[in-house]
Amino acid sequence: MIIESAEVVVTSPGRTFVTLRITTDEGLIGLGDATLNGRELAVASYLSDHVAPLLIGRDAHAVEDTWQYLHRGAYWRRGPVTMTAIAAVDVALWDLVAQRAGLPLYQLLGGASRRGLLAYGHAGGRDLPELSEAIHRRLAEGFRAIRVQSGVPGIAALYGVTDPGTAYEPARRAARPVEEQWDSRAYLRHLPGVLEAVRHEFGPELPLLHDVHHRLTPIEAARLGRSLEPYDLFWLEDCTPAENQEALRLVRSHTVTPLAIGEVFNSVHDYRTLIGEQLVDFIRSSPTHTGGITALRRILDLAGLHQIRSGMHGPTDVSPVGMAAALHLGLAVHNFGIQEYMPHAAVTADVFETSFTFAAGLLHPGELPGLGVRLDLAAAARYPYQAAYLPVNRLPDGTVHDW
Ligand code: KDG
Ligand code: MG
Repeated sequence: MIIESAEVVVTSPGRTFVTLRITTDEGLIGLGDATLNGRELAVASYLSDHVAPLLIGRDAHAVEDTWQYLHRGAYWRRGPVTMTAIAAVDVALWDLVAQRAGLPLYQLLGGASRRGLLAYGHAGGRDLPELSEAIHRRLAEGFRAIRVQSGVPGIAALYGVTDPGTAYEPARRAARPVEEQWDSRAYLRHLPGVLEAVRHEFGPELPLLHDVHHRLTPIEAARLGRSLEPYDLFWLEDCTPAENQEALRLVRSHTVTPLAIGEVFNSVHDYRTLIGEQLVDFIRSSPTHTGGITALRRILDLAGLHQIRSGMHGPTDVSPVGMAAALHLGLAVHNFGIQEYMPHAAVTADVFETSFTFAAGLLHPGELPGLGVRLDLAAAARYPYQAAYLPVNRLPDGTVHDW
Protein backbone atom coordinates (compact mmCIF):
# COMPACT_ATOMS: atom_id res chain seq x y z
CA MET A 1 0.00 0.00 0.00
CA ILE A 2 2.09 2.87 -1.37
CA ILE A 3 1.33 6.53 -0.70
CA GLU A 4 0.63 8.36 -3.95
CA SER A 5 -0.38 11.77 -2.71
CA ALA A 6 -0.73 13.77 0.47
CA GLU A 7 -2.68 17.03 0.46
CA VAL A 8 -3.61 19.49 3.16
CA VAL A 9 -7.22 20.66 3.30
CA VAL A 10 -7.96 23.88 5.20
CA THR A 11 -11.66 24.54 5.59
CA SER A 12 -13.85 26.59 7.96
CA PRO A 13 -17.33 25.04 8.28
CA GLY A 14 -18.28 26.76 11.53
CA ARG A 15 -14.61 26.97 12.59
CA THR A 16 -11.28 26.20 10.94
CA PHE A 17 -10.03 22.63 10.57
CA VAL A 18 -6.80 21.45 8.96
CA THR A 19 -6.89 17.90 7.59
CA LEU A 20 -4.18 15.78 6.00
CA ARG A 21 -5.61 13.60 3.22
CA ILE A 22 -3.37 10.73 2.11
CA THR A 23 -4.22 8.66 -1.00
CA THR A 24 -2.68 5.26 -1.73
CA ASP A 25 -2.00 3.39 -4.98
CA GLU A 26 -5.08 1.25 -4.21
CA GLY A 27 -7.28 4.33 -4.02
CA LEU A 28 -7.79 4.31 -0.25
CA ILE A 29 -7.98 7.70 1.45
CA GLY A 30 -6.70 8.21 5.00
CA LEU A 31 -7.43 11.32 7.09
CA GLY A 32 -5.49 12.97 9.90
CA ASP A 33 -6.44 16.02 11.99
CA ALA A 34 -3.84 18.83 11.98
CA THR A 35 -5.89 21.58 13.64
CA LEU A 36 -3.97 23.82 16.06
CA ASN A 37 -6.39 26.46 17.27
CA GLY A 38 -5.40 30.00 16.22
CA ARG A 39 -2.17 28.80 14.55
CA GLU A 40 -3.73 26.60 11.85
CA LEU A 41 -1.72 27.80 8.86
CA ALA A 42 1.61 27.11 10.59
CA VAL A 43 0.77 23.39 10.72
CA ALA A 44 -0.67 23.47 7.19
CA SER A 45 2.64 24.87 5.93
CA TYR A 46 4.73 22.42 8.00
CA LEU A 47 2.81 19.60 6.39
CA SER A 48 2.55 20.78 2.80
CA ASP A 49 6.02 22.36 2.57
CA HIS A 50 8.08 19.90 4.60
CA VAL A 51 6.27 16.61 5.24
CA ALA A 52 3.89 15.76 2.38
CA PRO A 53 6.71 15.47 -0.22
CA LEU A 54 8.50 12.95 2.04
CA LEU A 55 5.46 10.71 2.24
CA ILE A 56 5.13 10.01 -1.48
CA GLY A 57 6.28 6.49 -2.31
CA ARG A 58 6.39 5.32 1.33
CA ASP A 59 4.58 2.17 2.49
CA ALA A 60 1.43 3.29 4.32
CA HIS A 61 1.72 0.24 6.61
CA ALA A 62 4.98 1.60 8.07
CA VAL A 63 3.26 3.59 10.82
CA GLU A 64 6.01 3.32 13.46
CA ASP A 65 8.87 3.85 11.03
CA THR A 66 7.17 6.90 9.53
CA TRP A 67 6.60 8.34 13.02
CA GLN A 68 10.28 7.93 13.93
CA TYR A 69 11.37 9.21 10.51
CA LEU A 70 9.41 12.45 10.97
CA HIS A 71 10.24 12.85 14.68
CA ARG A 72 13.90 11.83 14.97
CA GLY A 73 14.65 12.50 11.34
CA ALA A 74 13.69 16.19 11.48
CA TYR A 75 16.25 16.86 14.27
CA TRP A 76 13.87 19.61 15.55
CA ARG A 77 11.62 17.62 17.85
CA ARG A 78 8.56 18.40 19.95
CA GLY A 79 6.55 21.62 20.01
CA PRO A 80 2.85 21.96 19.17
CA VAL A 81 3.29 22.68 15.45
CA THR A 82 5.65 19.76 14.81
CA MET A 83 3.74 17.29 16.93
CA THR A 84 0.35 18.24 15.46
CA ALA A 85 1.79 17.72 11.98
CA ILE A 86 3.25 14.33 12.93
CA ALA A 87 -0.07 13.44 14.56
CA ALA A 88 -1.93 14.08 11.31
CA VAL A 89 0.36 11.72 9.41
CA ASP A 90 0.16 9.07 12.13
CA VAL A 91 -3.64 9.13 12.35
CA ALA A 92 -4.04 9.11 8.54
CA LEU A 93 -1.78 6.04 8.33
CA TRP A 94 -3.70 4.22 11.08
CA ASP A 95 -6.89 5.07 9.18
CA LEU A 96 -5.44 3.54 6.00
CA VAL A 97 -4.08 0.40 7.68
CA ALA A 98 -7.44 -0.26 9.34
CA GLN A 99 -9.39 0.38 6.13
CA ARG A 100 -7.09 -2.01 4.30
CA ALA A 101 -7.73 -4.63 7.00
CA GLY A 102 -11.48 -3.97 6.69
CA LEU A 103 -11.71 -3.30 10.44
CA PRO A 104 -12.67 -0.35 12.62
CA LEU A 105 -9.42 1.11 13.91
CA TYR A 106 -10.02 0.14 17.56
CA GLN A 107 -9.78 -3.53 16.55
CA LEU A 108 -6.16 -2.96 15.48
CA LEU A 109 -5.39 -1.23 18.78
CA GLY A 110 -6.33 -4.28 20.85
CA GLY A 111 -10.11 -4.38 20.46
CA ALA A 112 -12.83 -2.89 22.62
CA SER A 113 -12.16 -2.78 26.37
CA ARG A 114 -15.63 -1.39 27.13
CA ARG A 115 -19.08 -0.85 25.59
CA GLY A 116 -18.67 2.89 25.15
CA LEU A 117 -16.83 5.96 26.44
CA LEU A 118 -18.27 8.05 29.27
CA ALA A 119 -18.39 11.61 27.92
CA TYR A 120 -18.56 14.92 29.74
CA GLY A 121 -20.31 17.99 28.40
CA HIS A 122 -19.80 21.67 29.17
CA ALA A 123 -22.11 23.84 31.25
CA GLY A 124 -21.33 27.47 31.95
CA GLY A 125 -23.39 30.33 33.35
CA ARG A 126 -22.82 33.92 34.36
CA ASP A 127 -24.64 33.23 37.62
CA LEU A 128 -26.15 30.26 39.44
CA PRO A 129 -29.60 30.25 37.74
CA GLU A 130 -27.94 30.35 34.30
CA LEU A 131 -25.50 27.62 35.28
CA SER A 132 -28.27 25.41 36.65
CA GLU A 133 -30.23 25.84 33.42
CA ALA A 134 -27.15 24.93 31.36
CA ILE A 135 -26.58 21.76 33.41
CA HIS A 136 -30.22 20.73 32.99
CA ARG A 137 -29.84 21.25 29.24
CA ARG A 138 -26.76 18.99 29.07
CA LEU A 139 -28.48 16.31 31.16
CA ALA A 140 -31.46 16.44 28.78
CA GLU A 141 -29.05 15.93 25.86
CA GLY A 142 -27.89 12.71 27.52
CA PHE A 143 -24.66 13.75 29.25
CA ARG A 144 -23.87 11.86 32.45
CA ALA A 145 -20.90 13.99 33.52
CA ILE A 146 -20.65 17.79 33.43
CA ARG A 147 -17.86 20.35 33.38
CA VAL A 148 -19.02 23.35 35.42
CA GLN A 149 -17.71 26.88 34.69
CA SER A 150 -19.15 29.96 36.33
CA GLY A 151 -19.07 33.71 36.05
CA VAL A 152 -17.30 35.54 38.87
CA PRO A 153 -18.71 38.84 40.21
CA GLY A 154 -16.51 41.68 39.00
CA ILE A 155 -15.08 39.80 35.99
CA ALA A 156 -16.92 40.76 32.80
CA ALA A 157 -15.48 38.37 30.20
CA LEU A 158 -14.28 35.01 31.50
CA TYR A 159 -13.11 31.65 30.17
CA GLY A 160 -15.85 29.02 29.85
CA VAL A 161 -18.86 31.31 30.26
CA THR A 162 -21.07 31.97 27.25
CA ASP A 163 -24.32 33.70 26.53
CA PRO A 164 -27.23 31.44 27.52
CA GLY A 165 -28.01 28.72 24.96
CA THR A 166 -24.92 29.28 22.80
CA ALA A 167 -22.20 26.67 22.37
CA TYR A 168 -18.81 27.52 23.85
CA GLU A 169 -16.35 28.36 21.09
CA PRO A 170 -13.18 30.01 22.39
CA ALA A 171 -11.70 31.11 19.03
CA ARG A 172 -13.21 34.35 17.71
CA ARG A 173 -13.18 35.47 14.10
CA ALA A 174 -11.44 38.80 14.35
CA ALA A 175 -8.25 40.43 13.13
CA ARG A 176 -6.84 40.36 16.69
CA PRO A 177 -7.57 38.30 19.81
CA VAL A 178 -10.37 39.58 22.02
CA GLU A 179 -9.32 40.26 25.60
CA GLU A 180 -10.73 38.56 28.68
CA GLN A 181 -10.18 39.31 32.36
CA TRP A 182 -8.94 37.50 35.41
CA ASP A 183 -8.74 38.07 39.15
CA SER A 184 -7.50 35.06 41.16
CA ARG A 185 -8.65 36.39 44.53
CA ALA A 186 -12.21 37.01 43.33
CA TYR A 187 -12.29 33.57 41.67
CA LEU A 188 -10.97 31.75 44.76
CA ARG A 189 -13.59 33.45 46.93
CA HIS A 190 -16.47 32.70 44.57
CA LEU A 191 -15.96 29.20 43.14
CA PRO A 192 -16.42 26.99 46.24
CA GLY A 193 -19.93 28.43 46.74
CA VAL A 194 -20.79 27.64 43.12
CA LEU A 195 -19.71 24.00 43.44
CA GLU A 196 -21.53 23.73 46.76
CA ALA A 197 -24.79 24.95 45.17
CA VAL A 198 -24.42 22.67 42.13
CA ARG A 199 -23.66 19.61 44.26
CA HIS A 200 -26.63 20.44 46.48
CA GLU A 201 -29.02 20.81 43.51
CA PHE A 202 -27.85 17.84 41.43
CA GLY A 203 -27.03 15.35 44.19
CA PRO A 204 -24.02 13.21 45.05
CA GLU A 205 -23.92 10.93 41.96
CA LEU A 206 -23.32 13.32 39.05
CA PRO A 207 -19.61 13.53 38.12
CA LEU A 208 -18.63 17.24 38.15
CA LEU A 209 -15.46 18.62 36.55
CA HIS A 210 -13.91 22.09 36.57
CA ASP A 211 -11.21 23.73 34.41
CA VAL A 212 -8.95 26.40 35.97
CA HIS A 213 -7.24 26.97 32.60
CA HIS A 214 -3.68 27.38 33.95
CA ARG A 215 -4.39 30.52 36.02
CA LEU A 216 -3.28 29.86 39.59
CA THR A 217 0.01 29.71 41.43
CA PRO A 218 0.78 26.36 43.10
CA ILE A 219 -0.23 27.58 46.56
CA GLU A 220 -3.48 29.08 45.22
CA ALA A 221 -4.23 25.82 43.39
CA ALA A 222 -3.54 23.86 46.57
CA ARG A 223 -6.00 26.07 48.44
CA LEU A 224 -8.64 25.68 45.75
CA GLY A 225 -8.25 21.89 45.58
CA ARG A 226 -8.65 21.67 49.34
CA SER A 227 -11.66 24.00 49.44
CA LEU A 228 -13.45 21.92 46.76
CA GLU A 229 -12.94 18.56 48.49
CA PRO A 230 -16.44 18.53 50.08
CA TYR A 231 -18.01 18.70 46.57
CA ASP A 232 -16.26 15.54 45.31
CA LEU A 233 -14.97 16.72 41.92
CA PHE A 234 -14.23 14.12 39.26
CA TRP A 235 -11.26 16.34 38.44
CA LEU A 236 -9.77 19.81 38.73
CA GLU A 237 -8.15 20.61 35.38
CA ASP A 238 -5.03 22.63 34.53
CA CYS A 239 -4.86 24.29 37.94
CA THR A 240 -1.39 25.77 37.26
CA PRO A 241 0.50 26.65 34.04
CA ALA A 242 1.01 23.16 32.69
CA GLU A 243 4.66 23.35 31.68
CA ASN A 244 5.91 23.45 35.27
CA GLN A 245 5.55 19.78 36.20
CA GLU A 246 7.21 20.24 39.60
CA ALA A 247 4.50 22.75 40.66
CA LEU A 248 2.07 19.88 41.01
CA ARG A 249 4.12 18.42 43.91
CA LEU A 250 3.01 21.28 46.11
CA VAL A 251 -0.63 21.07 44.97
CA ARG A 252 -0.70 17.32 45.45
CA SER A 253 0.72 17.47 48.95
CA HIS A 254 -2.20 19.66 50.08
CA THR A 255 -5.30 18.17 48.44
CA VAL A 256 -6.96 14.89 47.50
CA THR A 257 -9.06 16.53 44.76
CA PRO A 258 -8.16 14.54 41.58
CA LEU A 259 -6.03 16.51 39.10
CA ALA A 260 -6.10 16.49 35.29
CA ILE A 261 -3.54 18.15 33.04
CA GLY A 262 -2.04 18.12 29.57
CA GLU A 263 -4.29 19.50 26.80
CA VAL A 264 -1.40 21.75 25.71
CA PHE A 265 1.29 19.07 26.11
CA ASN A 266 2.74 17.51 23.00
CA SER A 267 5.22 14.87 24.17
CA VAL A 268 5.67 12.03 26.65
CA HIS A 269 8.51 14.09 28.10
CA ASP A 270 5.98 16.69 29.29
CA TYR A 271 4.55 13.98 31.54
CA ARG A 272 7.63 12.23 32.90
CA THR A 273 7.65 13.83 36.34
CA LEU A 274 3.87 13.99 36.55
CA ILE A 275 3.40 10.32 35.77
CA GLY A 276 6.55 9.02 37.46
CA GLU A 277 5.73 10.76 40.75
CA GLN A 278 1.98 10.16 40.39
CA LEU A 279 1.23 13.90 40.62
CA VAL A 280 -1.90 13.77 38.43
CA ASP A 281 -4.86 11.43 37.93
CA PHE A 282 -5.90 12.11 34.32
CA ILE A 283 -4.02 12.73 31.06
CA ARG A 284 -5.69 15.48 28.97
CA SER A 285 -3.79 14.95 25.72
CA SER A 286 -5.64 14.18 22.51
CA PRO A 287 -4.00 12.27 19.65
CA THR A 288 -4.22 15.48 17.56
CA HIS A 289 -1.77 17.55 19.62
CA THR A 290 0.50 14.81 20.94
CA GLY A 291 1.96 13.10 17.89
CA GLY A 292 -1.02 10.89 17.12
CA ILE A 293 -2.26 7.51 18.27
CA THR A 294 1.23 5.99 18.25
CA ALA A 295 2.59 8.56 20.70
CA LEU A 296 -0.46 8.93 22.94
CA ARG A 297 -0.75 5.17 23.35
CA ARG A 298 2.81 5.18 24.75
CA ILE A 299 1.91 7.95 27.20
CA LEU A 300 -1.22 6.10 28.31
CA ASP A 301 0.67 2.82 28.75
CA LEU A 302 3.17 4.62 30.99
CA ALA A 303 0.30 6.29 32.86
CA GLY A 304 -1.44 2.94 33.33
CA LEU A 305 1.51 1.70 35.40
CA HIS A 306 0.56 4.38 37.94
CA GLN A 307 -3.26 4.00 37.77
CA ILE A 308 -3.47 7.30 35.89
CA ARG A 309 -6.29 7.35 33.35
CA SER A 310 -7.14 9.08 30.08
CA GLY A 311 -9.28 12.20 29.84
CA MET A 312 -8.69 13.14 26.23
CA HIS A 313 -9.22 16.72 25.11
CA GLY A 314 -12.33 16.95 22.93
CA PRO A 315 -13.15 20.62 22.29
CA THR A 316 -14.52 21.86 18.98
CA ASP A 317 -10.97 22.58 17.82
CA VAL A 318 -10.27 18.85 17.70
CA SER A 319 -11.84 18.06 14.32
CA PRO A 320 -14.28 15.21 13.68
CA VAL A 321 -11.23 13.28 12.40
CA GLY A 322 -9.29 13.94 15.62
CA MET A 323 -12.36 13.09 17.68
CA ALA A 324 -12.73 9.75 15.91
CA ALA A 325 -9.05 8.97 16.58
CA ALA A 326 -9.57 9.71 20.29
CA LEU A 327 -12.63 7.46 20.42
CA HIS A 328 -10.93 4.47 18.77
CA LEU A 329 -7.95 4.79 21.13
CA GLY A 330 -10.15 5.39 24.17
CA LEU A 331 -12.28 2.33 23.42
CA ALA A 332 -9.18 0.15 23.21
CA VAL A 333 -6.93 1.25 26.08
CA HIS A 334 -7.44 -0.33 29.50
CA ASN A 335 -6.92 2.89 31.50
CA PHE A 336 -9.67 4.97 29.89
CA GLY A 337 -11.12 7.57 32.28
CA ILE A 338 -13.52 9.95 30.55
CA GLN A 339 -13.81 11.71 27.15
CA GLU A 340 -14.53 15.42 26.69
CA TYR A 341 -17.22 15.97 24.07
CA MET A 342 -18.17 19.37 22.67
CA PRO A 343 -20.33 18.61 19.63
CA HIS A 344 -19.32 20.55 16.51
CA ALA A 345 -21.57 23.13 14.86
CA ALA A 346 -24.23 21.54 12.64
CA VAL A 347 -22.60 23.04 9.52
CA THR A 348 -19.41 20.99 10.18
CA ALA A 349 -21.37 17.90 9.05
CA ASP A 350 -21.55 19.40 5.52
CA VAL A 351 -17.83 18.64 5.21
CA PHE A 352 -17.14 15.76 7.61
CA GLU A 353 -19.33 12.67 7.59
CA THR A 354 -18.81 10.74 10.82
CA SER A 355 -19.89 7.37 12.15
CA PHE A 356 -19.38 7.92 15.86
CA THR A 357 -22.44 7.92 18.10
CA PHE A 358 -23.48 9.41 21.45
CA ALA A 359 -26.24 7.66 23.39
CA ALA A 360 -27.09 7.32 27.09
CA GLY A 361 -24.00 9.33 28.02
CA LEU A 362 -21.60 7.10 26.08
CA LEU A 363 -19.65 7.76 22.88
CA HIS A 364 -18.74 4.97 20.46
CA PRO A 365 -16.53 5.25 17.35
CA GLY A 366 -18.78 3.05 15.19
CA GLU A 367 -17.98 -0.02 13.12
CA LEU A 368 -16.92 1.35 9.73
CA PRO A 369 -13.43 0.30 8.57
CA GLY A 370 -10.72 2.77 9.60
CA LEU A 371 -11.60 5.92 11.53
CA GLY A 372 -15.08 6.03 10.02
CA VAL A 373 -14.83 9.64 8.84
CA ARG A 374 -15.19 10.94 5.25
CA LEU A 375 -14.19 14.41 4.03
CA ASP A 376 -16.20 15.94 1.18
CA LEU A 377 -13.64 17.99 -0.79
CA ALA A 378 -16.24 19.94 -2.80
CA ALA A 379 -18.06 20.89 0.39
CA ALA A 380 -14.76 21.85 2.08
CA ALA A 381 -14.07 24.29 -0.77
CA ARG A 382 -17.35 26.05 -0.04
CA TYR A 383 -16.02 27.06 3.42
CA PRO A 384 -12.76 28.94 2.81
CA TYR A 385 -10.31 29.64 5.61
CA GLN A 386 -11.31 32.30 8.09
CA ALA A 387 -8.80 33.61 10.61
CA ALA A 388 -9.74 33.30 14.27
CA TYR A 389 -7.78 33.77 17.48
CA LEU A 390 -8.02 32.46 21.01
CA PRO A 391 -8.51 35.24 23.58
CA VAL A 392 -5.75 36.99 25.51
CA ASN A 393 -6.22 37.35 29.26
CA ARG A 394 -5.37 40.34 31.50
CA LEU A 395 -5.34 40.99 35.25
CA PRO A 396 -7.26 44.01 36.64
CA ASP A 397 -4.12 46.19 36.33
CA GLY A 398 -3.66 45.22 32.68
CA THR A 399 -0.89 42.63 33.10
CA VAL A 400 -1.13 39.79 30.57
CA HIS A 401 -1.98 36.55 32.40
CA ASP A 402 -2.23 32.89 31.37
CA TRP A 403 -5.34 32.20 29.32
O1 KDG B 1 -7.96 25.59 21.83
C1 KDG B 1 -8.12 25.77 23.19
C2 KDG B 1 -9.37 25.09 23.69
O2 KDG B 1 -9.46 23.80 23.18
C3 KDG B 1 -9.37 24.99 25.19
O3 KDG B 1 -9.34 26.27 25.73
C4 KDG B 1 -10.57 24.24 25.69
O4 KDG B 1 -9.64 24.15 27.90
C5 KDG B 1 -10.34 23.66 27.03
C6 KDG B 1 -10.99 22.38 27.33
O5 KDG B 1 -10.77 21.87 28.43
O6 KDG B 1 -11.69 21.89 26.45
MG1 MG C 1 -9.11 22.62 29.39
